[in-house]
Amino acid sequence: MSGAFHFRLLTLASFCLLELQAAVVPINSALPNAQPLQDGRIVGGYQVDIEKFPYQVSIRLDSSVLIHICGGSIYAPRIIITAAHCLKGRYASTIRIVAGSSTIANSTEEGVAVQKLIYHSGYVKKTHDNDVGLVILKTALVYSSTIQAIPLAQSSALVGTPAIASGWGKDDENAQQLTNLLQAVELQIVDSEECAVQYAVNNYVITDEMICAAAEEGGKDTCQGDSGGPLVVDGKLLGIVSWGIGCAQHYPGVYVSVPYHVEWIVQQAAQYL
Ligand code: 4AZ
Repeated sequence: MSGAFHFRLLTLASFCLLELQAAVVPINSALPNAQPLQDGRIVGGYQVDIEKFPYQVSIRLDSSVLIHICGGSIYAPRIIITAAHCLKGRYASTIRIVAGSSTIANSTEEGVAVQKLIYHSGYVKKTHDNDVGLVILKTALVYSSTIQAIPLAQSSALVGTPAIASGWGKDDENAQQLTNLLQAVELQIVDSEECAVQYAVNNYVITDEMICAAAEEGGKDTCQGDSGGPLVVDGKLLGIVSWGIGCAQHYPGVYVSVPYHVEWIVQQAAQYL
């Protein structure tokens, strides 16, 4: 094993630990009714081509190689929407954006440089409140069959509405690595009151600016590494992958509500259009 590869693994491992502390409370192994571990990606998803998800980008940390840290969605040629927790504490000079690729394993990828990282002033790490941010690129993306913007959902979706999430995150909450090829999973919008009751047991509050999604049949969810990426309903960006307790276990995934934050996004983005 080469020194560079070792370094990369170590960096990735330490990052995952940070993300674990930031976004997940590792207590679900003690809970009853554990589901069998699912065989699939994202969790319980399937491999897809970037041409079907041309708004999906990979946010990378430039650390001699580019390491995938989060997903994001293209809003405009120079504007990526992601989660605040992907950006807080980082410098624009250390982040690059890779658009138009189905894989995160291409080591020759250079991505696009970043001018500015913007995250919501109301973001609170502990409660996951207002976990929304923007990455402003130095140069505009050139739209193509693999690179396209996605419109924002202006209104919320009813309980049970089908939604699709995508990303390169772990295919199991205990996985040691990300998935190299883009995955997608079909979920449904979960009743916020029910979601709130479930999370209240762990002293988490599901606010009006959060949306819960899960699969009725279980075994499907977003997971670490999917953060910041898209939850899409009817071809519009409805949610941003934010947090959850475990992945595809007993709790729905929690997403930032794009309709709730649409004014913030539009206002912050205006000068970079
Ligand atoms: C994370 O740590 C994360 N199951 C993302 C999504 C979910 C849990 C954790 C939802 O990035």
